[in-house]
Amino acid sequence: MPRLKINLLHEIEYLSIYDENDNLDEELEPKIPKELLLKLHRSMLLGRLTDERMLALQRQGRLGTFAPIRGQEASQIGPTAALESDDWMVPAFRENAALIMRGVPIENLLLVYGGFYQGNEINPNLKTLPSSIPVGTQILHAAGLGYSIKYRKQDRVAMVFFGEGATSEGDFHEAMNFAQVFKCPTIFVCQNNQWAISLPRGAQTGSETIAQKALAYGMPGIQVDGNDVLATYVAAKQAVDRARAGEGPTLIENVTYRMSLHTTSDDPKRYRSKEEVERWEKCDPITRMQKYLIRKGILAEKDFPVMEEELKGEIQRAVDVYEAKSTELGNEYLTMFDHMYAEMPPYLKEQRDALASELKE
Ligand SMILES: Cc1ncc(C[n+]2csc(CCOP(=O)(O)OP(=O)(O)O)c2C)c(N)n1
Repeated sequence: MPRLKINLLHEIEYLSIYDENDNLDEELEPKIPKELLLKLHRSMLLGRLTDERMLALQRQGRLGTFAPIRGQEASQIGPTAALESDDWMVPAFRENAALIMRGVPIENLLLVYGGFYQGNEINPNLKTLPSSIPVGTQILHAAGLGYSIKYRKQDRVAMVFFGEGATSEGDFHEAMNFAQVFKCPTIFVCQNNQWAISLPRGAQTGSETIAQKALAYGMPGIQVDGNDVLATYVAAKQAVDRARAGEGPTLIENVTYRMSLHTTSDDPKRYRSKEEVERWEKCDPITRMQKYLIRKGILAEKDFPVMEEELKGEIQRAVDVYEAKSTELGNEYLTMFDHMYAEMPPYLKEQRDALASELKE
């Protein structure tokens, strides 16, 4: 009896359309309308500028810990643009640009990272879940949302974001298995940004790609140049169309790089080289998109500073709302003591009183 080769249902492709050296694959180039190209660019830029402002606020003590997105704009904006407003979007904790694109007000994000739960009260019409700080739990929520969409025969999909580190959690595997077995309209988007805090991608898994993990569950998987917004949009649109047509889930691996800190409490210089960061800076997704827009004659170099100023104005308005609201909600910090015990133990009462008098000052 000879040893036989098992033919798997799917193969893993890698998709890149427009690279960092201005090479455009014209056969693969999608026909994206000008308005959408401008929206993709604007959303990436707004995400980047919000990130920069948040980092400055955090360093000034005006915001708490948060996870910067710098470098991952294309990896999250392309997929988000492939969703309709009625679809579900399920973020991890590094999707601020995508949340803004979904319509979550910037001041909401500031409130969340300023320590106010009110920021997570997202308008239900936005069909967007709040950020998930526990790594990977949101992947199960998205599988469940996909199941409910199918059960209710709705014309919707659910898209979930997570990092490559989250693929080492059981939650990822359970969600993938469940979604494929029940053919849920769920799109799994892994933002492989090369690092899970200080753990490099190579030490995270024995698999050559994250995308190939899809094969074990019998679902299609694709690896995408995550800093090429044309490619991240095209791959996600295909997966969304498949899911909407009742063909089930897809796993997308967007290969990108976390150019900034893991969170504001991290110092990446302690575990990765300057050369590595510089190499990835040459692949900046926003620079790339701007080159594409110039090449297409849609925008000119002189337009970008004007846009930046306009977006910074938008961010400033959100910062003003946040600062007014956080002053108004100031004493709400005390609610963190409220729901743990029926009768507050003396040591907690002491801490509560200390915080109350600090807030008063
Ligand atoms: C269940 C759980 N375990 C551990 C942590 C601590 N933690 C926060 S982020 C992180 C790494 C996540 O890496 P990855 O999934 O690749 O996402 P990235 O931070 O790179 O976006 C860890 C271990 C957590 N928040 N939740």
